[in-house]
Amino acid sequence: MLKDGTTVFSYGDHTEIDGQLTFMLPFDDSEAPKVEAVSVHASAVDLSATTLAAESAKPSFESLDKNSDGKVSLNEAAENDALFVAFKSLDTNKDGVLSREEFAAYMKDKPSA
Ligand SMILES: [Ca+2]
Ligand SMILES: [Ca+2]
Repeated sequence: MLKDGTTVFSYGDHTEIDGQLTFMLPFDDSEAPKVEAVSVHASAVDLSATTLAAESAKPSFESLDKNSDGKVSLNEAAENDALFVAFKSLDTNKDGVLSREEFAAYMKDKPSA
């Protein structure tokens, strides 16, 4: 995704050489599109936004709380990689589960792209 809001689809990963990012881009819509390497300056590309956009949408508290006890346990959080990683820091009262309030902090900390 570029900083001007343009979303660019590329084939495979980009490569970065001396601050230039090279993407493989299809140039027509045929079944075998011609693919060209396109280089743009790294500053033109918002990689953090690209990464965020690639993440799946944030789950709702309700969808994670499988047993509807009003808390998201570590097992329930394991459904979502990003949440699982953040679980310990989100569990501010260290009771091993995320309350709705603790989960709200997660939604706030990670703005959607
Ligand atoms: Ca639960
Ligand atoms: Ca907690």
